[in-house]
Amino acid sequence: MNPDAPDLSLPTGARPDWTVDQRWDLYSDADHAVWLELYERQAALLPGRACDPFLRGLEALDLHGAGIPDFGRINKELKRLTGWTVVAAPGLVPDAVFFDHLAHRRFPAGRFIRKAGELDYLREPDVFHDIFGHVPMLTDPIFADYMQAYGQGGLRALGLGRLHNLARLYWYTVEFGLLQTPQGLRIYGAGIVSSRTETLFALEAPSPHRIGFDLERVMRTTYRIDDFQQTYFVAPSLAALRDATLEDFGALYASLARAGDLAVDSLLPTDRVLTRGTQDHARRAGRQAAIA
Ligand code: HBI
Ligand code: FE
Repeated sequence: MNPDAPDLSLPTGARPDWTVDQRWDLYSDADHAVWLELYERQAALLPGRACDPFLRGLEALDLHGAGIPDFGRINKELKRLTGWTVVAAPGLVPDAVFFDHLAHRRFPAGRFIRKAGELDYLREPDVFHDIFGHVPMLTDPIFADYMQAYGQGGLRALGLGRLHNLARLYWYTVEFGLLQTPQGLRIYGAGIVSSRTETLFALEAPSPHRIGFDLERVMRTTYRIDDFQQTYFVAPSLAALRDATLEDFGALYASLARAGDLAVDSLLPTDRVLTRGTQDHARRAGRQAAIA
């Protein structure tokens, strides 16, 4: 999720690393009912649309259970599979804190859940977005490596003033990434896989561009935080994503300094275009792309 400059003061009750206790005992029946409704909706939609590593992760962690999962229960299996653990966060945490957690294979997850009346709207990551959206992919060893390498890269990027480029990489992969598979396009991005409407839009709508993943191209491309994406980047494999983080980011940053930012709906002659989108959705929405 893209924070709008989160409040940087440590919330009361949070530890210095911005973690809090999940307090699973404090969830109400209504909270658990919201989880179950969201889960049932997505679980019915995702076979044939989410990538196999995601579906395998969902099974391995048995997130269906009886409602909002207890992070302690998830962590036993997650840690055994890839060394990752989920830590409860009070909400968005400062970038440096976020990256440090990722660099140490800890995923900060919101502990609140959205209300029944706002199932399709999310102002900041709740426990469904984070646990259902992000955590199943962390059971895949290659993606688990990618997320840790991303955190390490983020800490370096902060020091070089390149955070906005790394945030775009996160946005267009971890949040809104698509994967090329022999069976066709599949979803791995948490922001898509946890959204009923965007699950269909990202794969089937003629409106968005779908472009082959390229690290520098992604880092140059702005994104919108208030509506469906106008461009989705398609990774040829999770290994290709992981290998991209092994590149020399110094040379990349030098090249980014020379090349300008790209509009959210741009197309370049060098792009591997899988879908040249009509951009009808964005035009109908009439909103200009929020630049980020
Ligand atoms: N904090 N809890 C939490 N979750 C996020 O997804 C998150 C964050 N802080 C920063 C952040 N994301 C962004 O800067 C990333 O997109 C890079
Ligand atoms: Fe997210």
